[in-house]
Amino acid sequence: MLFDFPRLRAALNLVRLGSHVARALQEGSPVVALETAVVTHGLPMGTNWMVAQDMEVILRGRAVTPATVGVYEGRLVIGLTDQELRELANKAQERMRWERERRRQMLLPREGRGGEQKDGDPPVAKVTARDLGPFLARAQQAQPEGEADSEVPRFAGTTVGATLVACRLVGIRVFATGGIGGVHREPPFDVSGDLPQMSISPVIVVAAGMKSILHVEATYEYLETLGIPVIGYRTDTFPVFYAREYRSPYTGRPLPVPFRADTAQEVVKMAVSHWALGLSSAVLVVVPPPEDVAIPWEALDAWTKQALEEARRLRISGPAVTPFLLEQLERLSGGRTVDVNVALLRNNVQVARDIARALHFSYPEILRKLSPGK
Ligand code: PSU
Ligand code: MN
Repeated sequence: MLFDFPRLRAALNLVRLGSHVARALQEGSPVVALETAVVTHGLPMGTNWMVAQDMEVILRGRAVTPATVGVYEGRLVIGLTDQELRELANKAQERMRWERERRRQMLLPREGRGGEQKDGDPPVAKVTARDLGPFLARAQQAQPEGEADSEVPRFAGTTVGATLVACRLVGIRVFATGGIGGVHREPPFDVSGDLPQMSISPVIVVAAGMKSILHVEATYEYLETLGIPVIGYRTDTFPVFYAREYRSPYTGRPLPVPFRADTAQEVVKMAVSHWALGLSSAVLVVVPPPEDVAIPWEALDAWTKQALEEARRLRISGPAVTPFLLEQLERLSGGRTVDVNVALLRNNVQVARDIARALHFSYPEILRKLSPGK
C-alpha cells in the first residue's frame, strides 16, 4: 500500500467523526448519512434549516442515527451537531446575497463594474468529491492553530458525491438525499460528480430519481454504464425529483425501472446480493415524491425549459448551474417546487430509515465485513 491512509488522515486532522455517529458505528446500530449541499445550496433560507432538523428527527424517532456530513471549520465532519448544522444553514442566506450581487455585477457593462472587481469566495461552498482534499488542505494551511482567518473558505455543503466519500471512510451503508445529479441537457454536457462516486461506493442511495433539470435518459444510460443497480421503490417507472413520472420526448412513454421492490427488506436483499458478488457500487433506490404535492411532468418540463433559457442568458456555468436552476424553478412554480422538495426529502429519509433498520436486523455482519477504510 502506498500510504497508511488512516494514519495520514489523522495526522492531517482532516476528518472529525461526531460522537453520536462514532457510538452507533461502534455498537453496529443503524446509521443513515445525509448531505448538506441541499442545505447550503438547494433550498431557500429558513426551509433549509427546518428540513435539515426534520430529517434527523425522523431517523432518531426509530432509533436510527443521523450522520449529517458537511465541511465545518476546515474539517470533513461526519455527524454534525445541531449547532454546526444550524450555522451551515445560516450561511446559505449570506451565500444567496453574495450570489445575487455577483450576478448583478456580471450583467453590468464592464465600465459599470467599478474597476477591478474581485469576486472573493462565497461564505459557504458546495464541494464535490474532487474538491474535498484541496479545500480542506487550503483551509488548514491558512489556519494551522485554529486562529481565525476569515479570508479563506472553511465551510461547505457536501454534494451526494462528497458525502459518499464520507460514507466509504467509516462504512455507512445507507444514504438519503433529494435527487441525484447526472448528465445535463446542454453543451458542455456537464456530468455530475455524483455518478462516478456512486460507481465506487457500496451504499444504498435513496433519492426521488435524478433532477428534472437533467437529461433524464442520458443520466439513466450513464447509471447503466457505471453498473449502478436501480430499484423502484413501490414504482415501476422512474420519478424525476418533483414529478412522480417522466415522459420521454423520444418514446412518449415513462421510463421503466429495471427492478421493483415493495418493502425495505426486498431492497436490502437486492443490495446485499449485489455486494456479495464482489460488486462495490452504490445501489440507487428511487422513490416517487408524495402524490399530494408532486408536480405533473408537463408543467415541470415547461418550467425547466424556461429555467434553462434563463441560465443560458445569464451564462451560469459549473457547480452554480444546479442551484441556479432550482432557484428559478421555485420562482416559476410560485414556490411549489420547494413544497415538493421538502416533502420528498422527508419521504426519502423515512424509506432510508426503514432500509437501514432492515439491513441492521437481517445482515448485521455486513456492516463489519464490508467495512472499508480499516
Ligand atoms: N437534492 C436536493 N437538492 C439539492 C441536491 C440534492 O433535494 O440541491 C444537491 C445534491 O447535493 C447533489 C447536487 O449532489 O445537488 C448535484 O449538483 P451537481 O449537479 O452540480 O453535481
Ligand atoms: Mn456539475
